[in-house]
Amino acid sequence: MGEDNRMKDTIRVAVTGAAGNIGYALLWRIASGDCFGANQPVTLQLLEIPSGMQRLEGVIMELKDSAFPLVDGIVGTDDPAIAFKDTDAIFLVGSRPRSKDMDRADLVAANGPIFVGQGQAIDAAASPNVKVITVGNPCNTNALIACANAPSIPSRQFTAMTRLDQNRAVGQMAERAGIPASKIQDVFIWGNHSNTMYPDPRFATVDGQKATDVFDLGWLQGDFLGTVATRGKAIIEARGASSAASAASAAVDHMRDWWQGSNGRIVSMALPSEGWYGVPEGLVFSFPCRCENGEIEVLDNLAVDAFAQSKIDENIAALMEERAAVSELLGD
Ligand code: NAX
Repeated sequence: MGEDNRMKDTIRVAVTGAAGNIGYALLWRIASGDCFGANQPVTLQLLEIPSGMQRLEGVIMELKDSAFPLVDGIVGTDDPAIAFKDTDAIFLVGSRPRSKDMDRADLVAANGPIFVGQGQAIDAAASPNVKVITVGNPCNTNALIACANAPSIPSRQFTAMTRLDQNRAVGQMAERAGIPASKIQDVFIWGNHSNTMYPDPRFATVDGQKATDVFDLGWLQGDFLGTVATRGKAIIEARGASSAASAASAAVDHMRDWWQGSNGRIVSMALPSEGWYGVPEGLVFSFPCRCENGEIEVLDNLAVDAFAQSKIDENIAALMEERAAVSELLGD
């Protein structure tokens, strides 16, 4: 038997908000091996708030009833110190959803403190090599807060999810061209997971052709951009509930590529800026990335045209504003 087929040592994977909608789709994908590989056993460490613990018990019962061969153990808890203990990968999904009367500033204020406590618990309990993806909104700024409160963990290990936006962009291009999503490559997202983000088509290919040759600029900078940026709202209107299965799928794509490599493809990941493209240091910003050997490489030398620059600037301004609103949670 080749080395690739041998079972690896079990890893510990934490999911917060595990009894929520995204959790319900995400846990089954992790447990089946879609994220960490078919020969990678996992112990699932699931965090909820006390009022979610009964629902979490039900979710754990169903996970047990699914009898996944790769699941070595399941822990359900409302204590972050237990949930994050020795974890190799963490999905920060749990947070307070936005209610009708809340604007983005209210959402930032309501959720920020959660990520102070979770950052501190990660710092104290997780493996020093832990890979963290933040899904709970506002995910860029929540990742920033968690990172700032986990000083012993290198900041590159804290990311936020813009892969759903990338996948939405792929879906729109595939539909417009009338080809499968698998034939669209290298479209990626700049900035914030909010309606300011920019799906950049300039390096994308559509069945091997340049996307900018296949689609007209009016569509790329108009309906395409607008549809991707407001897709979350459209899903809520159509489904009566926010994106859950697609969000879980994107979280799996993000972590899988980070863990197993992106095979040379460009993928979108938001991570603390090291000054790339003039983005102020520390802002958690989505960049074009490649992943190899468990590391994220930011592609820091792509050409930026005037339109892309204006979008990057718009996202910097939005994220600076979010950062200013939570400055007292960043410990500086
Ligand atoms: P749900 O409200 O269904 O589930 C959230 C769960 O988190 C609940 O069970 C709740 O009890 C739990 N929770 C709340 N505070 C917690 C804490 N401090 N510790 C642990 N658990 C906690 O929301 P769901 O639809 O699952 O969405 C989860 C988050 O993902 C939301 O913030 C949502 O806005 C965000 N999203 C992010 C997306 C992205 O692309 N980055 C897209 C999808 C989604 O909108």
